[in-house]
Amino acid sequence: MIAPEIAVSHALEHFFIETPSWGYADTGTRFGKFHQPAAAIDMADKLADAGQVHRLTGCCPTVATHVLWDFPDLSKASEIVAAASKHGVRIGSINPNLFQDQEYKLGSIGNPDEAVRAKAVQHICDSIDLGKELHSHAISLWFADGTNYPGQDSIRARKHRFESALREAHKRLDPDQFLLVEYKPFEPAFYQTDLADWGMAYMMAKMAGPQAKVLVDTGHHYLSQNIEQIVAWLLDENMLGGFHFNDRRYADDDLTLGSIDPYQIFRIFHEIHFYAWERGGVYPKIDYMIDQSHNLKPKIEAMIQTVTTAQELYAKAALVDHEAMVRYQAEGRIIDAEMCLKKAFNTDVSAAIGEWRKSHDLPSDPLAAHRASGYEAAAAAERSARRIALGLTGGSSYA
Ligand code: AFD
Ligand code: MN
Ligand code: MN
Repeated sequence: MIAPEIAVSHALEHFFIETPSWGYADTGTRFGKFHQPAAAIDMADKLADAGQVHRLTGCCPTVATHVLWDFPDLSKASEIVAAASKHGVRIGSINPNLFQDQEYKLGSIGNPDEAVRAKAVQHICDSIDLGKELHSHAISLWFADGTNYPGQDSIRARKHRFESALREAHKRLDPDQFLLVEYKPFEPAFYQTDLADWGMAYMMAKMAGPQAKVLVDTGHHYLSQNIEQIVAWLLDENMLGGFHFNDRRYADDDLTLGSIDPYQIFRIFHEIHFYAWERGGVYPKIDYMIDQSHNLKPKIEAMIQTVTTAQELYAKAALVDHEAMVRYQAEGRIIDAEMCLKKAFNTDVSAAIGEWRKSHDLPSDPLAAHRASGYEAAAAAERSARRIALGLTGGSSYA
């Protein structure tokens, strides 16, 4: 067993987390938005905010984007790349918008109208082409598709529409690109969602082609579902593409990671470390991405909180004594095997993380450093004035 501070340092050295552009702009729930003066108005603001998070945490070099919100003019994508680079970040995953256009009322690639499906497939292909231009390899697909009433549409016909659409999209990929297929039990569809669980996403990814894997959004599971078991199966099948980090109390609440159940996130990370340990310390390529857009918490503070929470839980999970655990498992020593996890989870890794941050010239407390920087107040002042000049009543000019 290597020394904890070494294990923590090794773990954090390869643990990169992508922040979402939409996490910096005003969003809300279906019951309304609470505007924040410092919230990003446009993509330039979002990239500046993402740059602040990366500057203070050192582990967030890429930004997930939503095509229609972040690239209003696809011909100017190179300007977005330049703006990202100015703030020390790069464009990460490309998320098509397949849920907001009026035509998508009855679905996008699952829609009974072939013309609507064609429009959705074209948008996915355009997003893949944008990814090629921006050297972004992940095309992250979430579908709001589903039905609200029994009998509304054929569940199997919708499955077939998904199959052919994703096969078509897959053909468009460059060799270094891949599709991340996300699932969600419900919302906005309330009777059935076409990709409702990991099994459906797994099958759809497999049918699409070899460059498609499953994206596990930690907020997208029924109460009491064992997410780490899903992760272990996907790891074993080499089908775990990545995560959208958030937490939930009841449904897809988009709460900050670990705010409700940190031990669950630790167990998910344990399965990854254990899998790598069995392979001589070789970690699979996994895209760790945050998917939160806080209605109440200050945007950048919430993002830093999520990043540091993820680092802490990932570091703790790296401390599990796998050798001892496997020995106890073989001997049926349940409590001893369980205690291997609990001991790691209960280990205070703050000093080791502080050492890692110091070795990278990073602030020991990124949130405190952000608060002391005056960034939020300056952004609030500048953006409030700009909103007035732009005639925006609040929030962003899009998204
Ligand atoms: C919503 C959806 C899903 C998607 C995200 C970004 O539930 O998680 O990944 O928006 O588009 O949270
Ligand atoms: Mn998600
Ligand atoms: Mn979600």
